[in-house]
Amino acid sequence: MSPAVDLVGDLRETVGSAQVLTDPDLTIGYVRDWTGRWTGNTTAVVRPGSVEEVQRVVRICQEAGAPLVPQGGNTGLVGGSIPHRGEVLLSLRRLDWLRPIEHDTGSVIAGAGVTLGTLQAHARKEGLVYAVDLASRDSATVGGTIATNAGGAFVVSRGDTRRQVRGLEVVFADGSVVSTIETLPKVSTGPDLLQTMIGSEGTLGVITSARLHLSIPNGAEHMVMLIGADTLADGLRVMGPGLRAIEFFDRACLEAVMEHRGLVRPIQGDFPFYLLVETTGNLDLEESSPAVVDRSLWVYRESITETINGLGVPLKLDVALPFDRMDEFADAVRALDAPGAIFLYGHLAEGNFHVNTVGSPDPDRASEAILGLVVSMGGAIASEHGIGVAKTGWWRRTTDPGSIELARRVKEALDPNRILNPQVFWG
Ligand code: FAD
Ligand code: S2G
Ligand code: ZN
Repeated sequence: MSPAVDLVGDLRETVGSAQVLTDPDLTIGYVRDWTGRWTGNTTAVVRPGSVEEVQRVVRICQEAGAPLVPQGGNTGLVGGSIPHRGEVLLSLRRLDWLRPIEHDTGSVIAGAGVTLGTLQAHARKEGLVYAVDLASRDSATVGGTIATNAGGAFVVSRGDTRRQVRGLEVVFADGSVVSTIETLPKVSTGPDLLQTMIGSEGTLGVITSARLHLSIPNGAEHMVMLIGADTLADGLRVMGPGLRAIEFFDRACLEAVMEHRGLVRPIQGDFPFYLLVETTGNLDLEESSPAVVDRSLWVYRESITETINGLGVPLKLDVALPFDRMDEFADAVRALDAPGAIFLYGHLAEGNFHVNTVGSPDPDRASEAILGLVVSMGGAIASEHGIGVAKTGWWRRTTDPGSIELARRVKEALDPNRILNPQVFWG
């Protein structure tokens, strides 16, 4: 970065002094990740209130050669949302405006800083549904969920974030802005290059707003059940028509959540796994299957992340396994000599495990062992949380060279000076 530039002064002039934070007591919430595993440092936290201000901030950083990290709700779990080497932290939370719902196109335009919870309430008010739901809904933002292609519990019935994006407005590293927001419901006018932003984790452009699909509820009565299961394969057999969500968690999760939340045991019996199923159809359940029906059962699944965070700083590995390897993987990961408590939970219909360990004396070694196991079983090193800084090495080792080279050429074209979130993917 060229020392001559009074970067912070220029940023203050652009967004107003109140929207530029440098005091560590004020920036700590922006530079520490949600799990507490990473604490970074920043030259300044900058909070623009409009697309024009985002463009000016990016231009100033570009001219000063000052890297920046875009941030939404800072609920990301792979270390990609915080500045690790003094980067400017560009918070998009103030871009929190929402346009009226367009019933004719079945979509809504939202600023990048709108939280998922606010967007869901906006849709619900008019009898519609925004498909993506995460337990981080009160902080996770439109921009962050697009940048990580967030999944959540309803991917099996409504798709991931990618499936909801109908248009984007993006500020690029040179300060230019491109928008596909004002589009008709169906056009075919060349490649939709802004789709590249989905899952780009702040490394290719800054998402400032999005046009998002809204679904019409299917109207049927949703039933929520908790089912005891001896294997995950048992859960796969339950999947059928009318399925809205099928989540799993193991005995360790259930015991920890009951303890943490002071909840009663929700089902008679003790099982290696529990399936939390939301469905509108009749499940293909054997008569004898131990099951209990009650909407409030979601609390047992949604409390897992906060429960584990309460036990200590967790190592979290979001991975996916082929269906026919899931039980074998669960046994193998527990057999690893990675000490510390192990918790297994996730989204069954995508083979998506969230492997969490707490108390491991060597998290990096545990991470290597677990990701090595995933790859040896034909699995994927990330399923919905992205790569961040946690998995850059594994991303390079396990992604085919052609895709890496293509990603490098796109990065070179869009961010030649590597000022956008430089630690992610390429750090
Ligand atoms: P941040 O954490 O602020 O940023 C995430 C990444 O996106 C970073 O790389 C950042 O640089 C980039 N970014 C953020 N905003 C922008 C923007 N406007 N333009 C360009 N890049 C940007 N994730 C799931 O997929 N499924 C779940 O079920 C799920 N459950 C969760 C439950 C809890 C309790 C918690 C704490 C997290 C959970 N997450 C889940 C992870 C997290 O909520 C998601 O990754 C979410 O998409 C992050 O959104 P955010 O706004 O907090 O983004
Ligand atoms: C979930 C949340 C993050 C985690 O609960 O589905 O994506 O790993 C996760 O606890
Ligand atoms: Zn998840």
